[in-house]
Amino acid sequence: MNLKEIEEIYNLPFLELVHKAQIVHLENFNQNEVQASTLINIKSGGCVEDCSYCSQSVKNNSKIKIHKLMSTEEVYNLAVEAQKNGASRVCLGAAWREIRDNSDFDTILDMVRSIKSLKMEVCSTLGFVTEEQAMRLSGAGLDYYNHNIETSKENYSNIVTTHTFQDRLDTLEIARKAGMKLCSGGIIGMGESVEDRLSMILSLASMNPPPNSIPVNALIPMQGTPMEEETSTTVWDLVRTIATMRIVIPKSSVRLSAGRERLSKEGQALCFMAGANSVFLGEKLLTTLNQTIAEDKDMFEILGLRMK
Ligand code: SAM
Ligand code: DTB
Ligand code: SF4
Repeated sequence: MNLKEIEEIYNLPFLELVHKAQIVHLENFNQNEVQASTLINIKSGGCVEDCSYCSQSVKNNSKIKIHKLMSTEEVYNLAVEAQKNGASRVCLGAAWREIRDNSDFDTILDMVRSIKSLKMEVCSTLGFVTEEQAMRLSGAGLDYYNHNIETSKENYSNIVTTHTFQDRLDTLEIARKAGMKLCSGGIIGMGESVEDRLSMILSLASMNPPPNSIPVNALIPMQGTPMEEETSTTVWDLVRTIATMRIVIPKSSVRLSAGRERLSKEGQALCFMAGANSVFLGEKLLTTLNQTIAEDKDMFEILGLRMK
């Protein structure tokens, strides 16, 4: 697959694109099933990186609740609650540049083991990892490592200057080698061009194999960040991006991630028709609100969607 071919898919007439994506979706998945993960921001704010979309960077002036690492007990209780609501996976997020070998890391290994005891899957997104740290996470039972490529390699330095696109790819390879499944995707609506979106899709599709799980985040313009006034994305861009991913990367889960709370049920239904088959479930993402569980239950019932 090359950029030109992906471009032709992305630019198909809208209904034809969604139809093609649906055919591919049906060949690979049950269209009535969605997988639900719950997010827990186990360590909030104070990150030294300068990602310009992120409310948790010290370089930005977002008014968010900052807290140190939660306890295993708090995380376990949240996981139990999420399981009751239908989540099959817990994703632990920490606003860190990288993992350090200290007692916090030991606590995280504990959290992973305690969530595994509930027979749930566990994912974590903790920044950069060394090979040894990745082996320890994998050994504790961590199923997925999330590390998004965010945008195209060409656009990356416009969004983040404190690390590179290649750093992200290297971390993903470390996680893969340690035996974890990869979760990696990006954000749309940061002012990127369509070419940037296509290039990001090509980078994901070119990984060998592509990530098992691909989150598509619609930018939430956070107060206090350089992107607070960015409103360039529309539901149409989101659906086109999802449908193109579904066609180009047929076997991966595509997660309709951040930005869902601003979409109508009709908008979300279009995303599911285009091949999205996973969501974050729960009132909160990391520092922002998500759809409520009541709204989600209502939507799943309307659409006849079952949680896996
Ligand atoms: N520090 C780790 C890292 O950067 O990999 C993990 C935490 S980071 C907050 C997790 C992901 O959330 C980012 O990779 C990004 O894709 C997404 N994200 C953060 N802020 C966002 C925003 N304002 N809108 C949409 N997605 C966002
Ligand atoms: C991902 O791709 N999106 C999630 C998860 N992986 C960690 C995070 C979304 C964060 C949205 C902004 C916030 O709540 O701060
Ligand atoms: Fe936010 Fe992660 Fe970037 Fe830190 S590394 S500023 S937590 S996106």
